[in-house]
Amino acid sequence: GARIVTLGETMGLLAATTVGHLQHVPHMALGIGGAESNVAVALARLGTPVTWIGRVGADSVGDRVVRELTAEGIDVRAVRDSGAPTGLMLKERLPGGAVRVWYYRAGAAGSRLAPEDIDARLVGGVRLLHVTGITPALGESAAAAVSYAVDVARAHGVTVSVDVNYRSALWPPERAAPALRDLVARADLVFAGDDEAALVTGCEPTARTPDELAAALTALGPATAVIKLGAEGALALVDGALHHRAAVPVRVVDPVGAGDAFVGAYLSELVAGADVKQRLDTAALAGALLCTVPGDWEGMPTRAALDGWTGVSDVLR
Ligand code: KDG
Repeated sequence: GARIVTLGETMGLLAATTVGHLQHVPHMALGIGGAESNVAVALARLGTPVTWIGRVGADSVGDRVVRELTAEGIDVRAVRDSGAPTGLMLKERLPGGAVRVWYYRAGAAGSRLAPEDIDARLVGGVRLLHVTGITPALGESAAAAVSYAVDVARAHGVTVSVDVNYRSALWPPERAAPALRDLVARADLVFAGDDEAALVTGCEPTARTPDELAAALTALGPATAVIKLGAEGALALVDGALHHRAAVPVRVVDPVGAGDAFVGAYLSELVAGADVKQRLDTAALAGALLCTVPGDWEGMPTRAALDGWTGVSDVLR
């Protein structure tokens, strides 16, 4: 069928409810976040069947993760690990509008994801596997789980999608670059920011245009490279043909998760058989709308919201 499977770490997310440095902020709101489950939310809201595989602690935050993702209509395959807590992430809203993130996830349950947690029959039977460059950064076990899932997918002719998602707080560029390059080389479809594409292909970020970076990514193996440029839009290089797409201008409240909304919407259209223009149109709109709501995934649009979008609304800048 058209099912997509993804895997990764989802954490408890404590977000400051007011602007200011955390040394002064009195209240934090509890939610959840994780790049791959954010993508899963986007897929589920757009009507694409999706399974998320991950590990959480045998704790209340783990219960929260399972409950939220299940409530979104995602098929949740969560291993409950009594040997480690669910990871946490704090979100600080700096004066001036920037968002800063602090991780409390080293050694957490998500990093203990292992190859034996991956149901090979499930992964081998779906339309597409989506993974990100965050999971291999979490530790040897999580890296092995990603690698195993990719091997199973490839052996069964399942499309492999990779979002580079370089997180500098998790590993330095000299360790990340070769690992991410190996992962990209085994993908059919790769998503990256321009800085991430430069990291993976080993060139100076300013040395190449986004078009050239996309070509350099496909030279590593994938037939498709999609470069996400935030407010500058996006481009896709698909089987040698370039497609550009402008961003949808919105009033940005919280940009964290926009890339995941973009990826989820692109993949939803891909497995539905839409052409590249339609994939990019839906992805750009989903990414923009995500930014208009606080939270990493709460603002993901439903199919009905996209269909009802007129381009004229209070979320326009
Ligand atoms: O893309 C957004 C994610 O980065 C966020 O939800 C949390 O998975 C996360 C991470 O590792 O930063």
